[in-house]
Amino acid sequence: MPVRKNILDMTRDEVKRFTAALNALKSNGTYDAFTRRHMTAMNTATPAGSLRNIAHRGPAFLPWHRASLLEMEAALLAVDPSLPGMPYWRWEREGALNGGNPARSRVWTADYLGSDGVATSGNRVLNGPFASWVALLHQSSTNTFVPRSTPGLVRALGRDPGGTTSFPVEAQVTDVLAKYQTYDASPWDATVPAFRNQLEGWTAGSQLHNQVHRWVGGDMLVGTSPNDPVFWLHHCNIDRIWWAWQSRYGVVSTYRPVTGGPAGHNLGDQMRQLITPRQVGSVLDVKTLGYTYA
Ligand code: CU1
Ligand code: CU1
Repeated sequence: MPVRKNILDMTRDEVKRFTAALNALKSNGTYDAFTRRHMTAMNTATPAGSLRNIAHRGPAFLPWHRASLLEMEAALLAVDPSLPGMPYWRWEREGALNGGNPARSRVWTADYLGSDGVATSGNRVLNGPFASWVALLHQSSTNTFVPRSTPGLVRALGRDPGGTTSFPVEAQVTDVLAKYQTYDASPWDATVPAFRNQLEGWTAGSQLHNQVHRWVGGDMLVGTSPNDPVFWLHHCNIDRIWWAWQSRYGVVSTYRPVTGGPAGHNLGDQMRQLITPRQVGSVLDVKTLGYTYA
């Protein structure tokens, strides 16, 4: 049974095997298919013409990413069954752990996920386990994916002009967990003051999930953000926070909408752009999905 640990609590050997498994999936094409499905999900508005898509800006944001994480975790464990499980990156503690500068985290070293990008090299990450990775670019005019011409992921920690210098702190996570006891509410979009939207980060305030994407910058800013493996560790932490909320307020009974919401977001709706389409209601209980958070 997968045990999802804080990456900073993993042994050096576990981290090494985790990044090696990611490299195996990158080499055989499995990894890039996850990036393509994420981008395509982002481009599948529901209903058509809406800003909401089948995986973001709506109630299925948390279930869809939980399902995608399950599939990535299964792929990693198929490569290396001795891995503990998908690690999470507890970003809300990184500021306090690093004198106010989360860019100083151990996560951003060659032994973990590689460093910040190098400004004089187009913010490409030149060290670490993914230094030779070629990111997939999405071309919207033709709706096709092409490999970027230069290898190396792109990051600009807290310094991307399209991103943000702000970074979440633990009190903001605690606050969202305590304050928002309703999972989601009509009109099921990026405006509602409910838990899903607060954690996703579309409203004023801490903007937790979105802020982390924007702070990492570079490849994490766009719909192909799974190009950077930090995506999975970030979303694993989001999933852990959702599970903490569910453990407090109700695992299955809290999900909204049961019916009457946008297609793909109701309790009984199918979620698409996964390897195996799944019902929203089938991913609510972590215990039945068979993983735990350490
Ligand atoms: Cu996403
Ligand atoms: Cu995300």
